[in-house]
Amino acid sequence: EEYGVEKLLILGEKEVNWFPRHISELDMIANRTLDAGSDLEADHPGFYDQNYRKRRQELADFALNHTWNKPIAEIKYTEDEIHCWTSVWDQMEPLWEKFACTPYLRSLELMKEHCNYTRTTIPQQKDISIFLESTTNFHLRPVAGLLTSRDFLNGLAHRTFFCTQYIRHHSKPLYTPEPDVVHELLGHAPMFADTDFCDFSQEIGLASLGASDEDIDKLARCYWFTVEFGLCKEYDPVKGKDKMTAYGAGLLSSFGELEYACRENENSEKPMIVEWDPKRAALQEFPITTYQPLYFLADSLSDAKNKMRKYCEDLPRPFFAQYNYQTQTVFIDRQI
Ligand code: HBI
Ligand code: FE
Repeated sequence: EEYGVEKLLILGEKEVNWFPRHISELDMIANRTLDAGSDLEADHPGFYDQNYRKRRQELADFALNHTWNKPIAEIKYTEDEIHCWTSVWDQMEPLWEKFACTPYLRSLELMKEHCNYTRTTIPQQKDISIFLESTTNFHLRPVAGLLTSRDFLNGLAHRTFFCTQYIRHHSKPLYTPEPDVVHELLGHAPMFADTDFCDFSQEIGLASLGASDEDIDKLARCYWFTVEFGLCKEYDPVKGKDKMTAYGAGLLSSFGELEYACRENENSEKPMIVEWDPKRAALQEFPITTYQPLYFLADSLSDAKNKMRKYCEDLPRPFFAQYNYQTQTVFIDRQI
């Protein structure tokens, strides 16, 4: 069956692209990965490693067998995999203290306490999702690989983040060409313990439901410049002035780029930094294989959320989607 090509009738009248209305309907999009499992690109660091490929297929199968009301499978990570996790953790830890935003640092402490975050254990997605559900009503859900922007963003409408469980190849611990458990759990997961950040993410998700392809591209760019590469102003009491901190997962899980984006050294090569503006971000192209030449800086996470909400309200849409938390269902609030 093909979902996503069909249309949905809104209030029996207008046709829009299909979208998941209940959290259970994420089962219909979760397995539509663009590529997954053992079929790696030729330039992937694990391309010639048959053991790595076998492992990737095994973890992909766990994700493909997941459904919305099943407990998330626990993964028994190997020594090699844990070693890879530890080397990234040890490189990143001093940088988080310097450049991560306060909500991230606070959450990381909570996750050390409640989700088994340590330098020598890869935490279980199941434990983190249960913790987030009780903290911000946010969910993690296993996925075998990359989804289309539409499918991925539709998950956020249901306060659900599609989250991989495999780890990058051990030959290059500081590099991954795709999301992996290090990026998801050290970059994204702690931010989902912050209510403003969850609301921000869900705002993009709700706007993506039934959206035109053009608007999906705009929302995906907004996602990129915030959830992946967002910077946030914070008052630094030691220096007595504002400093730049990172809340984007692409920065928080990247050894080189976190410092590159946040450092203040006048002598070093510097990226361009502009005020967070979803209208501008929505049209901004970006590279995916190099450091970003441009970052957006928000006044606060709630400022990021408010500007995003305003932007989404102004998108030309045939309806407004709202979320009912009791029934975990999207409902149509207003038809235009
Ligand atoms: N799929 N599984 C997965 N993980 C992501 O982080 C992801 C994705 N698809 C698209 C995407 N990210 C973004 O680049 C935006 O297009 C939303
Ligand atoms: Fe990411």
